[in-house]
Amino acid sequence: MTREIHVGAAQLGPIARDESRSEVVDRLIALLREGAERGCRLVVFPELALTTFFPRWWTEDPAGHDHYYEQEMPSAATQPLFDEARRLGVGFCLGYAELTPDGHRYNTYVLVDVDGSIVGRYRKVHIPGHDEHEPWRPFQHLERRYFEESPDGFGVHDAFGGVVGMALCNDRRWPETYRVLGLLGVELVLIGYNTPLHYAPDPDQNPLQSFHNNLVMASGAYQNGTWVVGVAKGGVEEGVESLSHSQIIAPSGQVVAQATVSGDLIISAVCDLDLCRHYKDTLFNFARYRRPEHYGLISSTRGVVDRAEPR
Ligand code: CDT
Repeated sequence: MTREIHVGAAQLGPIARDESRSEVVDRLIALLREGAERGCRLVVFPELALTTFFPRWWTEDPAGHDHYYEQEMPSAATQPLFDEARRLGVGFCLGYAELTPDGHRYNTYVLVDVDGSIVGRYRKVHIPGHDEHEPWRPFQHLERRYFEESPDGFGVHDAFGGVVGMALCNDRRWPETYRVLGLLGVELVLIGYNTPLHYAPDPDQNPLQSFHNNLVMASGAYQNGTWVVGVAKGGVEEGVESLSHSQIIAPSGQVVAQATVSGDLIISAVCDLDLCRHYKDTLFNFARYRRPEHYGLISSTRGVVDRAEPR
């Protein structure tokens, strides 16, 4: 039996500040239907796919943005997406802001099976940006004010005939993300992102956003022998332009499908999960070639060590 899965990356254009959940869910359902027509079994939506990217605005009280968070999943507003997925027999992955019953705020991804049941959740590990108002910036990136770092870390799920992992936006820039998932045997990594083209701390990076986007996801795919699906919410949202260029990357590191324009659209590819073995069993045979005894620093320190300190 082949382990081929047709995956759709459902790129979104901007979501306006005053766009209602039901208007957004209608857009998601339209993309889900387009994915189903193409034969997709899994449709992947971006990070924070139900709302505008609200961390671009400061509120004195961190609870000031709570109306952008979901307190349950599915909710009355998102249930139609779950119902339509089950009717179509298409699974999906959806990014949203999560407010837990005990008051924690996370940037979350949920993976839903073809029968509408929840397979698993992932809460963003690497939270970028800042937590205080920085008026010198043309717009804020206050993820560190509005989201806590995941207490759970990375995990994989046996789903869609393979081993599926999730990550969100800034996570994709860190090799540790892919390697931890790789050590769990991941074969398909789903990554949603909102990446403003303007990076205020170092605008020299602005023209390199697309290059860096592919650089990190392609190397993560190749070095761990896994498919990677990167899905954007891009275009000009409330005056801020974000990267589109959604892409599906094979375990070879090659891009097999890529969005060439912004806006709501689906790109898709038939992903042969058995291709992962070509890399996992050869160059990146972890059990044979890795030297974890020399990698201790990776998990024992957060920043660069002081080499003058005795260790
Ligand atoms: N959403 C998200 O994580 N965006 C970051 C922006 C750069 S940090 C201000 C990213 O890594 O794409």
